[in-house]
Amino acid sequence: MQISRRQFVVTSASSLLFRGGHTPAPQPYGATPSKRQLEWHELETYAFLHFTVNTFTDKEWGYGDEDPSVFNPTDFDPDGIVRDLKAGGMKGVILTCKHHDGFCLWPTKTTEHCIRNSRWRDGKGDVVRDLSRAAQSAGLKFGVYVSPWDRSNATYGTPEYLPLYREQIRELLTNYGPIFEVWFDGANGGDGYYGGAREKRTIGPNYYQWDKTIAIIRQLQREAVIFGEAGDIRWVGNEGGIAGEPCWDTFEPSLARIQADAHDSGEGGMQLLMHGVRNGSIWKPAECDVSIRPGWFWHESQNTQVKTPEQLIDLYFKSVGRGASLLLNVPPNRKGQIERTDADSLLQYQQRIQQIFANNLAKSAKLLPSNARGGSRQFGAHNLLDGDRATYWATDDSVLSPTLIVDLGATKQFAFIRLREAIQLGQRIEGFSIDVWQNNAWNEVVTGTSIGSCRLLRLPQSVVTSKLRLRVTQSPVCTALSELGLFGPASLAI
Ligand code: FUL
Ligand code: CA
Repeated sequence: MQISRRQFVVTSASSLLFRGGHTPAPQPYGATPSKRQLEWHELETYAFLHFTVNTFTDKEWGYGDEDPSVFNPTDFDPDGIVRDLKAGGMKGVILTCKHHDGFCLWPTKTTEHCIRNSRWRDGKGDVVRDLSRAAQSAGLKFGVYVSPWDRSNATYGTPEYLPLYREQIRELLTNYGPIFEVWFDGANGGDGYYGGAREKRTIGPNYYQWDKTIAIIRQLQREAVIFGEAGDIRWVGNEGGIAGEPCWDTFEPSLARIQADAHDSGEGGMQLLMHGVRNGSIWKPAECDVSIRPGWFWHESQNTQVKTPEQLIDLYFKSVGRGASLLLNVPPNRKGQIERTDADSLLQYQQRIQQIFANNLAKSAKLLPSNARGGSRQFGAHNLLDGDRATYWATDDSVLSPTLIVDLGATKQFAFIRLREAIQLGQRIEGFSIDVWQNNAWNEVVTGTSIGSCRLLRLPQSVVTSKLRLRVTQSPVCTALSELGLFGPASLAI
């Protein structure tokens, strides 16, 4: 049979692709993220809104005996709040629907300690409804903080409380659209009002029977990640917004209690949460919660202590830049709005972040890897520059320490490097170095450990070079890196 030249070209081109398609992908290494965790990793920064009776009583922890009528924002502006958060780069917002005082920001059927008995809108308002709608129409995800510790409820500490608590969660997960995260804080038990008993109540380690609550969440909001001792993501072990170096995404379920008891389990517990457990049996990445102010709730006295854009940039590099997420608290004031100082700082921080990452200086670089898996285009180094986290450069199984030369074609000046691993295949790399070509030699400028979904390196000063080299120095398995970025001079962050 004769084949035309055209047919020949088509056949040979597709057989090349075919060959690529037949190179098997690397085997996943260790624990890997679930679909909901993979989506969560892409958010990177989202906001906390601490807002409740405490905003009006000037407290951090309400006792549970406050008169519900005190909750009365004078000019609540959910769209304005969401606009400020969005301008600050936040991809979602988690509201304290119920804090430890037990006051519910929605008209729950489970307790009278709720918004129905406030002066605000004659008791007809619903903060959860208004904020969830505002978030949704601005394209932000919405999440709920529902404190298990309830200092107002008479039944707290007894088995009777649990169905009531689960009913609160059920209401929140049923009536307010899609929920991306459910947040359970670890502060538990102690003194409180407890329906008038005014006493101290302690609870045992298995009091909450989290498995039952989690089953309800999975049934009602399959996509939601759960923050908490038995959840999908872990506390980073400090409230300063700082992940460890390294920060592994993996953890051990047997250590889950540390999350609830971290303050008691001392430095060792905090370190475990900050660093994670290399080769741990579950994927449980870290979330860094921190407030833009000293307290979690708005206090007029703290209006002069708002974190600066520089401080926020630093936190971004120490959280998102180490593969964790940044959950930044920006508490509404008594008007029911973000304070201007906070909104301005957030906006300036985000403008700088945008400037830093606007232009990937490597985007038209020539990439020369020491190895590409099966010689296949499917796993070629060009996958590092396509902006797609799903596609990646991989090496043959036997190549554990590859190098990649990035030839920029001309001299460029940069101070920031971004790397992403193909985490759908687990967290693989344990050590890497970056060299730059200067004075006819490779000079090492930075080394790192874990990479994960995002690793940002901030060089102490800008380097000027036309060529750099990435070396994977330590890995139990072959490399699978999905993205590489090089960004602008150090002055962009100042
Ligand atoms: C802690 C709480 O005790 C604080 O008030 C705050 O809500 C923080 C984010 O979580 O567990
Ligand atoms: Ca890619």
